[in-house]
Amino acid sequence: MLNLDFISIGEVLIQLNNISPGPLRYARYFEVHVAGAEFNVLTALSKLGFQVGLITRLGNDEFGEMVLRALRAENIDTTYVKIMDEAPTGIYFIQRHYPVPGKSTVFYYRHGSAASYMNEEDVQEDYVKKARRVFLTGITPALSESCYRAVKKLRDLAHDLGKEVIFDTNIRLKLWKTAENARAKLLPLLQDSKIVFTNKEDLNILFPQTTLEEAVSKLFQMGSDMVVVKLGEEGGSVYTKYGEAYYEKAYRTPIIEDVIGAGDAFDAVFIASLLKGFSLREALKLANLAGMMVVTVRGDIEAQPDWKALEVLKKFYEEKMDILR
Ligand code: KDG
Repeated sequence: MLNLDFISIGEVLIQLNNISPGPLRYARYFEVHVAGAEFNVLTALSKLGFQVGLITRLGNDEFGEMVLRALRAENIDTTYVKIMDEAPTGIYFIQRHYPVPGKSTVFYYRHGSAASYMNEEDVQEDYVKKARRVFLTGITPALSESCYRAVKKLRDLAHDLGKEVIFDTNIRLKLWKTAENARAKLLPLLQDSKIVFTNKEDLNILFPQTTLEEAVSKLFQMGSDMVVVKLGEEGGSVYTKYGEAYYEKAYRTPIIEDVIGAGDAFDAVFIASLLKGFSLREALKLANLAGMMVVTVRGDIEAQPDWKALEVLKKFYEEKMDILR
């Protein structure tokens, strides 16, 4: 019988990443990658030895075929991947280092994509029963009303079946259109998530006019045990409902190719580290290392570390030991 450590629901997209830095109006060559927040997290977890599965839909097209191959290559269960004729696989473009050096901007061409047609039918109780934990993000419920209902069903089933829900708020205002819309839809979904990953911007949207500490304690009141606040190039903080709070600063890298996807590797490595029994501080450190790795390349999954790479990195950055020599 199939047993999965994590399942998720989300859109896997074709990422067209401009090879040159600068505005896309001058782009000539794009590099093709497969990406999408939930897919990225599952891929990172798979590299760390976990069994994972994704609920999604793909178009019956060449890009759908490419995504399917990526899912198989990364050892992600495809039992609930549906191929549909009526809509295409979604794509998006990445503009790098413009207007802000070191930052990237995404441009979506995903409206009406196959994944945006997911609905409650895509979420089957038997799949949730096979999973230990459910990983959700704020992206999928923003794709369409039916996707929102699908995520809600997965969340509700997970809670009813006693499975842990881990939620990354991942608010994409380009998809939600307004902060009010994001807040109204996400707050009920977030209720009782065991771990919430978020950032300062998302907390401002979810709990306007509150301090970070107040926003975090509101998440505890909503049933969370742990809140992880990702601070990008500043690192990350973790807060627990028992009053523990730790901050770890980010690691510096001489290469920043594309920062998109770093947060997903951060989530996966943090979760995996806790499951391995590491301390909260250690989990934060390893998650920061993973995020740092991902920014060194274009593409979201290619540089995600396995345990071996994390060990090498840790030795190099913390113990100043070049073990490659
Ligand atoms: O976290 C990285 C994702 O944002 C990126 O891969 C694209 O899934 C994506 C999205 O919806 O923004």
